[in-house]
Amino acid sequence: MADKAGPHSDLARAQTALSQARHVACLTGAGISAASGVPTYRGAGGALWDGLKVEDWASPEGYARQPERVWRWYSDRRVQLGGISPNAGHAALAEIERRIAGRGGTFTLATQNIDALHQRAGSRNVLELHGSMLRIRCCVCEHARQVGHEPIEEIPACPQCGARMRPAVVWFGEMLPQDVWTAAAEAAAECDVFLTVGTSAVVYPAAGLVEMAAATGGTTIEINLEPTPASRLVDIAIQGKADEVLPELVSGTG
Ligand code: BV8
Ligand code: ZN
Repeated sequence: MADKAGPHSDLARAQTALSQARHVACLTGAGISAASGVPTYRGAGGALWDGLKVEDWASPEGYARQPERVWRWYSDRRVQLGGISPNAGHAALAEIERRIAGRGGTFTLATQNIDALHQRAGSRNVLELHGSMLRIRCCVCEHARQVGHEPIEEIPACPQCGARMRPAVVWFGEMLPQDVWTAAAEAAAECDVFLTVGTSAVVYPAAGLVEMAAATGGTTIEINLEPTPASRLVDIAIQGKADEVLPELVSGTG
């Protein structure tokens, strides 16, 4: 748990930095959705899928090899997502955005998550680095569409070109959307405070955002259940649950 002892605790230093910040950027990962019941990929409680690590199947090659199984995995997750809600960690980040925007600053939330829980909690400036489970797109042409939480048992064919549709997520070996990545990199390089929350900080280029923020002099703060490769780069590393630490951070921040 975070050291809450006094004015010089990590939490108090983080609160002070956030109170004074004008431009804040944040990177989130699966850990922030853990308290909502979304399994993480790695770390304590990390989920395997049929005994495989995410790197083994979340790729264009994995989909080409086993399209039905990979499709069903995303379809099941999408259906489950309909029955869960954002947690206090998501809500706290939305509150930080309102406060910073209210005093004329900027708040950029770059998430690796594909669950859209930040938007449902009220965050507005969200950059989905790895896409969204609630969108599908054609494997070949530009066609894409939003989908809800209803099951889609069969892989649909693209209405424009007839090719197979796929989840509109970024798999290993694929580029992140250029405009989304550029906006995230700029926010990380230009912020006064950078928060990294609930991510194992091993998947690139997303994990590189922490390095960019650290290199350009903003105060960097990590909130994670356990130490990560980012822990030694940041100014303040707070070990704890995002859904507990973030509300505490907000409650002591102007
Ligand atoms: C690319 C999307 C250019 C769909 C996902 C060797 C070295 C370095 C890099 C590479 C390398 N080999 C290959 C690469 C590149 C590769 C990469 O980074 N690989 C790593 C794993 C070695 N990256 C890519 O391929 C990227 N593209 O580089 O493009 C390119 C292109 C072509 C050719 C050349 C170059 C694309 C990466 C996109 C990956 N997409 N999936 C889906 O999700 O289904 S990855 C997957 O990992 C998820 O999307 C997730 O978003 C992402 C990151 O995971 P985290 O969010 O961090 O979650 P994780 O479970 O790992 O950690 C949770 C943490 O929370 C834990 O630390 C835990 O302790 C903590 N926690 C738990 N509960 C709580 C908590 N913390 C706080 N509170 C709690 N309650
Ligand atoms: Zn098509």
